[in-house]
Amino acid sequence: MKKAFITGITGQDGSYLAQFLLEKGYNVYGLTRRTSTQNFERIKEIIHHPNLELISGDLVDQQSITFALQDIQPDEIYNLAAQSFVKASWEQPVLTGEFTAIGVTKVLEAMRLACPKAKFYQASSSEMFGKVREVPQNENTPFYPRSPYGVAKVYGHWITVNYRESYDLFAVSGILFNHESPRRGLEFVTRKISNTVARIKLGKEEVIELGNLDSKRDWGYAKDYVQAMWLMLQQDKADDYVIATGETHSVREFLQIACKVAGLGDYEKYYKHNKKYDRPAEVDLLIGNPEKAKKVLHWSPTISFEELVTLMVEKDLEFELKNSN
Ligand code: NAP
Ligand code: G4F
Repeated sequence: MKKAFITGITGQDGSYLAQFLLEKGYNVYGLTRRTSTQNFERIKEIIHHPNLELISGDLVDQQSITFALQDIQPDEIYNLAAQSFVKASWEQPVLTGEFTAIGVTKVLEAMRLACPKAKFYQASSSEMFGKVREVPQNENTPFYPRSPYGVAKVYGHWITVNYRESYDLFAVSGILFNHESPRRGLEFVTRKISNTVARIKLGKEEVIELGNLDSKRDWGYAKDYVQAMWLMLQQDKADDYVIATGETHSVREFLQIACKVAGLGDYEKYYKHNKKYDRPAEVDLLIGNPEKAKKVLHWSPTISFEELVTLMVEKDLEFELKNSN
């Protein structure tokens, strides 16, 4: 049985990846940090799986990661943990650097010492392209990050490449464009829209307050994207890949479709601009070119943008109906 170690297992991607690997017959070990109230909501369906073990640790605590890897001796390591909310990275730039940048080196150092034959996946981001130098963006597009988060991810990307080249480790960087799901955190714009629109439909809210509606993102489905992570580690050669749909849509379009799906009609009746959601520096346009992943990994997205919005709104309508207060 193969063994996989996942940092960030309680997050959107970590929870889907753990499920995916358990279904493939892996033994899965998930790093979780100590919190005063448990946050296992996203892994509640798999928490009692006999092949899942949770390990206590934190990206800022080198020893917790090194000891975990010494004990487990995993075949595959997926480093998904990060301070992943772009807006918060201006409010907590130092913490973002510690978790999202230096945290990567800590996991790589632990692997180098404890299990150098393992395969390593780093969760890199299209935020690294920021003020884009090229449209669409591919593996060779130069980076121009626009937030402390984006800067930290550029560090994480290059330290992964550096460890691959310096120590001959199997270390890959997946440059993933935005990917969403009903498990997305409520602070990200897609889930904020799907959830608030559902609440408006059920009479729990009257308006939706948002920032910039004109930025454009290449939005895919998280379940498809965790499969791409796994595929990258099944190759003979470590390499970096862009994972994207190749389509871009504005936040406004997401809102328009979400209102239509919920049967609310014109979004302008509910939308209010609130400048507190605007960013000091914006990423205006992201659109990825996934040709390399399609050719080498035989990966492609399975659902369209409209299907993604529909799936998220319908799930939030169900969720808000169940939690009727
Ligand atoms: P997420 O839902 O925010 O999950 C982040 C995970 O990291 C959570 O499990 C969190 O634990 C954990 N974590 C944060 N700080 C930690 C620390 N100091 N020590 C240990 N664990 C820590 O993020 P996601 O959407 O699943 O994204 C997964 C990864 O992909 C992230 O690195 C993100 O930056 C990157 N990424 C995401 C996207 C996207 O569109 N989703 C695109 C490109 C790249 P708690 O539950 O305890 O907070
Ligand atoms: O949903 P967002 O917060 O995602 P963002 O900044 O694109 O980052 C996400 O994708 C990255 C990949 O490119 C990941 F690396 C990162 O971890 C994260 O998962 O914002 C999307 C857009 C932005 O342009 C933002 O200004 O939506 C705009 N927006 C408008 N109103 C809003 C809001 N974003 C949020 N979160 N909340 C709003 O009220």
